[in-house]
Amino acid sequence: MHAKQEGADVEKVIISAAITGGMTVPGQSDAIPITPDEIVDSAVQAHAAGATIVHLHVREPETGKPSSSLELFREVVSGIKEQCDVIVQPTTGGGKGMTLEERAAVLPELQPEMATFNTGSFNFGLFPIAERGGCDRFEEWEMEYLEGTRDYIFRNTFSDMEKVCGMVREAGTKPELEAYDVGHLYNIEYLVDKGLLDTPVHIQFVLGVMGANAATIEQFIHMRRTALDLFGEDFTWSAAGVGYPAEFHLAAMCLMLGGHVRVGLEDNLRLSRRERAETNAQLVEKAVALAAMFDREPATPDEAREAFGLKGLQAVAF
Ligand code: KMH
Ligand code: ZN
Repeated sequence: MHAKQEGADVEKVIISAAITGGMTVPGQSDAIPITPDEIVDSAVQAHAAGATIVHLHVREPETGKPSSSLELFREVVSGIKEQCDVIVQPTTGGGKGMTLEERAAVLPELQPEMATFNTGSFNFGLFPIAERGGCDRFEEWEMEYLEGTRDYIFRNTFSDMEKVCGMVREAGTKPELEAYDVGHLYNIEYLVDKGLLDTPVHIQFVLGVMGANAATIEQFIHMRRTALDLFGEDFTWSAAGVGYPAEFHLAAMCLMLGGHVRVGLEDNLRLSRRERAETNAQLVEKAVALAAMFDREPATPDEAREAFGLKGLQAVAF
C-alpha cells in the first residue's frame, strides 16, 4: 500500500470512525454510544463496516457526560481488542473542563498504537446547539455544558504540546495531529523543526468547529495546500468535516485527492439530509460506498499499520 498521497494512484483508504466524542452531549441524539459496552459494540460494528481506525472517547455510563476515567478507557480498548484487530485511537482532547494531565493520561496507561494530538488552542463553541432545537432532549447538565462553551478555550499551548510530544514518544504512540485551523499547521512545523515530532507526520484536518476554520471546500484546499508547502510529500493526511453535509463533502474531497477519511457520530449525526444516523456503522458504510466511486477500497488495520509505521497490537499496554 502506498503512503504517497498526491494523485489518483492511492488505492486504499484508511477510514477512521469517531465513535462517540467528548464535545457532544447525549441529548443531541439517542444514537450516541454511552456505556463501555455500547462503545465497544459500536466500534466493532464500525470496523466490520470498513473502518480501519476507531477514535475513542469515554463517557460516564450513568449520565453520558464525557469522562477521562482510565478504567473506562481500559474497559473499552480491551473489549474491542478481544473482538477484532482494529486500530484503537484514544483521544487526548477529552472534553470540556479536563486538564491536560487528565486528557493525556491514556498515553502512559494504555501505550496505544495511535492517539490524537491537538495542535493549537482555540475557542470551541457548542452553545448554538442548545439554541437550535431538533435534538432528542437535554438534561440540565447538558445545557450547562453546551452553554458553558461560550467562555471555553480548548487549551493546547506550546508548553502543553511539547509535553504531549514527549509522552507520545515515551509510549511509542503515533500521534494523529488534529489541525483545526491553518495556524495549527505552523505549530506542527515548529514541533517537527525542533525534533519533537517524528516524520512523516499524520495530519487530520478537522474543519467546522465554531471558533476555528470552516468546513468549506476552499478552506480545506487552503489547509491542504499549506501542509504540502510545509511538509512536501513527507506527511499523510485525512479530513474530518464537523456536521452534515460537511462530513461527506470533505470525505469526497479526500477520496478524490488521495487522502484518508474520518466519519462518525462524534462529528456528525446525520446520514442524509432527511435521515439521522442510527449507528456509526451506517456512516462508515456510506463512506465505503463513496470510496468505491473513486476506486478506493478500505485498508485493513494491518495495511494501515504498515503505512503509518505503527508498533503493532502486541506492543500496547492493554
Ligand atoms: N471532536 C473533535 C472536534 C480529540 O479527540 O482529541 C475534538 C476532539 C479532539 O475531541
Ligand atoms: Zn475526539
